[in-house]
Amino acid sequence: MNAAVDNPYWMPFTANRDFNKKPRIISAAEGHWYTTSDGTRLYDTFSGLWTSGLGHCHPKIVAAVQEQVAKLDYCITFQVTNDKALALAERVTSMAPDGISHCFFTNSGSESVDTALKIALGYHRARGEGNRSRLIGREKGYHGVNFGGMSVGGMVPNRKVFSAALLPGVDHLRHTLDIERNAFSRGLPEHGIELAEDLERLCQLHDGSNIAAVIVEPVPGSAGIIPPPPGYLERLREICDAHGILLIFDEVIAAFGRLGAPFGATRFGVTPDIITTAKGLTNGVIPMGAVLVRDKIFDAFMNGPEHMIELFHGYTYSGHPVAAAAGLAVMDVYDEEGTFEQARALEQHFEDLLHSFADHEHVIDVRNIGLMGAIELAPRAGAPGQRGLEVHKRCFWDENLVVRNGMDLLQFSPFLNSDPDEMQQSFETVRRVLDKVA
Ligand code: PXG
Repeated sequence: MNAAVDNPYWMPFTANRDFNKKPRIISAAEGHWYTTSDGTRLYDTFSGLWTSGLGHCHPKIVAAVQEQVAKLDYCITFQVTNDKALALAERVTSMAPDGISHCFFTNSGSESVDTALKIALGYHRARGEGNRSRLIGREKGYHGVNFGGMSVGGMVPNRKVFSAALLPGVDHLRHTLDIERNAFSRGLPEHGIELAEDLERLCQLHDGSNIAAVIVEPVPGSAGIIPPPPGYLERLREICDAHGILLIFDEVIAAFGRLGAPFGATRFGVTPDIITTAKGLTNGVIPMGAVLVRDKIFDAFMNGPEHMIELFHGYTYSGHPVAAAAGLAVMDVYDEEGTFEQARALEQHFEDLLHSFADHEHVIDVRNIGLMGAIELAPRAGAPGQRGLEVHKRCFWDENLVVRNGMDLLQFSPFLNSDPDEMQQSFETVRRVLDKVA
């Protein structure tokens, strides 16, 4: 065995050999802090992995999970369900834009996306338009790692190895990142609305009647927080309407407060036909996702003999009672603590802190909206990604701060209930580290 790889755990999206040289292991958490296996406390600037906006081990969520696991730990999910799944479906759809009153449960963002794509294809077929099979994603989109999401996604390293196995009949809109014209925008960038016309072009190329759905993140997250140009999402909506195409918002990150609103759709005032969620649905405590659909979609499936299954799709753990109990407690906390309003109130402070990096010699762009923020570093000549990784590691080891880097991009996803002073201190630390990095 390779001596550098003596850890039996093959870690996801990780440089395993580099990690094993000096493992970074967390064994506890509370509120806004992690504790490592050697007892060091670390401040978390990423809310888990965009997941834990309420902080870690929130007592109300912990209690709900403890109670549920002792009462109903699991329940068959096909042809039978449980009280918590029903209640959570009611709760989540009641927060959604008008006309969205059904949701389908999954266990992750990737499963939500593949479920949404299958629902889109099934919807058109149920209406006698089975020819609508083409799917459209966007460059730099991240829609998880399953085959559907990977195919409509636009993250090159995630697609490269699997190129021959990607779904056929998929096109991509161009991404809207334009550092040359939009660098250091605060919130929505000025330029780029014309890129929405890519969709119209694809409708002309294929004929819109062959296209089933378009999927975009309202704000691409993993690719580096790319707020949409004003009017861009509205224009996608218009083109979809003109051609009978379903619009899917992948809100795995955006939903549940990250943009200071229940959904990105709410924040931008654009209602898609399908919304995919995960992460903040349960505050990351138990894996769970939900796919919310417009009534016309659900209704289209409700035909044929009533004793027949309408959608041949589902997971053993769809609507898992413990996950659903966690989700219900999370929704209670969002309401009781006014979490989305808290997030909205923190937005300006967060924006100011991020943009204070604009003058730094290594920084080529800063982007933000809601509580999503990115500081883009210039890559070192011949060594892309190294500068960002060094910031991550120095923050972790020298400063007890968890900072997420994607190559040379520093990404920030602060807690929705952050303390403004703690937030400020975390950015002062990042600055100190960045000053030391070559
Ligand atoms: N869609 C979106 C928009 C996501 O952000 C997924 C789907 C997939 O979710 P699951 O639960 O299957 O991982 C995601 C996940 C990052 C990062 O560094 C973001 C995600 C995952 C890993 C890293 O920003 N988001």
